[in-house]
Amino acid sequence: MDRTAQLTAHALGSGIAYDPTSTRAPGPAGPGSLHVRAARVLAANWTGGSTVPSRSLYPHQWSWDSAFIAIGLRHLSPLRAQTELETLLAAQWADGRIPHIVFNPSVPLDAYFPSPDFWRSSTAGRAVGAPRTVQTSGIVQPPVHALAAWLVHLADPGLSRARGFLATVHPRLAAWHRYLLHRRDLGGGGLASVVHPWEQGMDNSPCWDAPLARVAPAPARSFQRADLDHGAAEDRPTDLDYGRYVRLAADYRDAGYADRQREFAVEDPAFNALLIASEHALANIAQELGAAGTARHARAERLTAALVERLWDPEREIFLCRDLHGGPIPERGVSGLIPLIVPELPGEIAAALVRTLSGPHFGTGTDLVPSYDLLGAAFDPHRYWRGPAWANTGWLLERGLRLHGERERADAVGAAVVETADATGFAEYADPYTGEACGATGFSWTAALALDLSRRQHAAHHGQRSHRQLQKMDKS
Ligand code: 9WN
Repeated sequence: MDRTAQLTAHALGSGIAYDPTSTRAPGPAGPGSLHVRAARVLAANWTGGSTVPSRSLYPHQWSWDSAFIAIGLRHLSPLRAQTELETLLAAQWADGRIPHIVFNPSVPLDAYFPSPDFWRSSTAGRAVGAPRTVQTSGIVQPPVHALAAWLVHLADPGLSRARGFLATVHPRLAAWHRYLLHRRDLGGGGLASVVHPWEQGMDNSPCWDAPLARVAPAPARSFQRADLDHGAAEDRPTDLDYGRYVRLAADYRDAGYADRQREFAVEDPAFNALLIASEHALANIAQELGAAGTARHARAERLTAALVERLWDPEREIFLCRDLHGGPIPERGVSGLIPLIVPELPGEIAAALVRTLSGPHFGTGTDLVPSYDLLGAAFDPHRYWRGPAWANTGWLLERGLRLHGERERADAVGAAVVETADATGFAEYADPYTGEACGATGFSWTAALALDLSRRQHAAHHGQRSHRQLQKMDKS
């Protein structure tokens, strides 16, 4: 860790945000900097072993949030970043699934819905190996974890080796990928399926409207939403959406969380692109531990071929979701651009994605990337995943653009994430045209990923590391 990171790591524990005695010009951790503000959010949301996405709206540990949070936290405290992932992985089920929520038993049941008494993981999930002592949900979220573990390791390899971090997480990450590749290949074409919109993480994306329309909603009186106590109703999913989320989750639970054909089963491009990126990361982790990574790289290449074959739409120049009961879903969601993070993506497909990103469906003129087609009938600039820009998708696109040699575009997308995050108090999401804050503020992954992007921008501009070195560090 460099001096800046040490100071801020110290600040995380002590409440001191920067070193007032320093004679250095204010760097990324100088007084009043984004670095310090982001560190404060992450310190406030830290619970001792992990970080809540938001103190008010999401008071437990979420799976893909923790992966994104660890990627930012590595600049402040590599130890906390490692702990974040270890805590999540400690709640893994014996069948390999990493649950999308790990519940904090000291938080009251009515603080978040659906609560542990809805999921009943330790009883309903017993046959498929849910843990007995910790309460979790029974569904999953996108597999960002191996990628996060590798980036966390690279931030402080000495600490990582001393603690045996990779040796601890590797078998768990390998079991997680096995679960997705074997139990979740419901379409039989080599890709993992999601069985609930919450699993893909973009809960009310218009991409789910058609497959969800078949689902009979649970009656409104049978559950009590908690999210509307903290968020504006017009920025959140509707009651009808929630009725269907509840129905799908309850049916899965009542089937003992067993994976077989389900009413809602979709192959999603972002979920599978993250699996591919994480397969490559897992290969790197295996190599670092002295094992061969070749088979995993080869598997990632086979997955890439399946992704292109099953989900690429050459006319629309975007990846589509595939409804296992209805075929390709003709909606343009940001998920269809995320495969830019896949290293072996054919060059002509990467070029087409860059065109789509800049064209009328996603080009806002602000460099904020909307979560859904600007020209789509369902576009809404404030409603959650139906239009607003999110920091995690911006971070992934920045990485994908850089990977495919689009450095200027990557810089612009990254800068828009950082500026919007800082200007909105690290809002959960933002209007993609105006940057206006939506949802919760003090949102952990917005702080963590803005911090990661700004650290890398700062390092590149101040010559601490050349662009080439940074690229190498994060690509490897
Ligand atoms: C349901 C925690 C999570 C994110 C998701 C986001 C939102 C939950 C909710 O919050 O989903 O999992 O209650 O709306 O859509 O991506 O992981 O931040």
